[in-house]
Amino acid sequence: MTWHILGAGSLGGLWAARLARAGLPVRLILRDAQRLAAYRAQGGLTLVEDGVARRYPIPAETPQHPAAIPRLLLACKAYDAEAAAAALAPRLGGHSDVVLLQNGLGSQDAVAARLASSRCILASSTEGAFRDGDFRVVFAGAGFTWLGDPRDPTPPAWLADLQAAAIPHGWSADILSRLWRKLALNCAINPLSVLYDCRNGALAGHAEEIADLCAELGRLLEACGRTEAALDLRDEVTRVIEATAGNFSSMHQDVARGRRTEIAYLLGHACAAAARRGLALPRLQALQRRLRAHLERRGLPLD
Ligand code: NAD
Ligand code: KPL
Repeated sequence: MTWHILGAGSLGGLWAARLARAGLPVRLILRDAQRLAAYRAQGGLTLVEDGVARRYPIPAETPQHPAAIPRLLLACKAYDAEAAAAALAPRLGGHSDVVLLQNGLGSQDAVAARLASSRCILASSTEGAFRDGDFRVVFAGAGFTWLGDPRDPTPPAWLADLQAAAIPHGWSADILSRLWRKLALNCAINPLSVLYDCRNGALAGHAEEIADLCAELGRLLEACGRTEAALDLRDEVTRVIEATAGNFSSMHQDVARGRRTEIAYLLGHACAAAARRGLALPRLQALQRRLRAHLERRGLPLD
């Protein structure tokens, strides 16, 4: 069965190249006829691994292509996911599987509401990739992808494809807790890395501020019924800061490049969830205000 992949960006390209080289059928879905022509002119998608570039001539199409899509990997940013899914809804039949690669929370529910008859499988990935040119992806960091379906614990048979493609993955019985945990990590690290304009490692110098944020994030996770995701949060944040000391966080990279951030699906989602529960989290809310003011000064979207 063909893997349709929407979003020939960093993660979409990384998945597409590995699935294709394992001999599995893959088709990329590009934004429009202009992007399709640009892609065809390049002769395919290039993946750079360990400094070695290799081009994969993966077939591509636009969202308007008439063929049905039985399996879709949605690999766009969280803020593009709902509109992208809505555009493909007519092509997704009653038994389609849709894998959602978006970071944070909020976009998954929006997509699921648009695709009521598809099975939506949520993913949480620590793999790292970036684009260094049009249709060129650099595999920057080994990681792992958890997949799961909050509505159905049965793993799909196509996980065998990921095995064949050497995509490190596992099936999680509690994918929402994993997504909440990652969201909390990202809320503790990414906004501060933007506000202090620093690599993750420099956040070790703001240990008290991070400890206070982790305490509030822990209370939020518990209030949301994600007690397991709250366990030892501060210790894990410290470990991630150490392990990624030389890196700029993804949010820092977005801001530095003048790109829209996924703030609404990270800090925004956390603050909204707290507000819905009447939970006062003053440090988290102050962090959101500071980050929004910072984005506004740079003319970047606040959502
Ligand atoms: P990206 O910006 O590199 O790629 C997204 C691609 O989707 C872009 O090429 C964009 O043009 C395309 N797109 C958007 N809307 C579209 C549409 N309607 N039709 C066709 N194409 C469309 O983003 P990314 O870094 O791959 O991130 C995707 C998601 O994965 C994000 O939520 C991100 O947080 C998450 N993530 C990324 C990484 C990483 O290392 N890049 C790691 C973990 C999680
Ligand atoms: O996920 C990350 C990100 O940058 O988005 C962390 C783990 C914080 C590493 O920078």
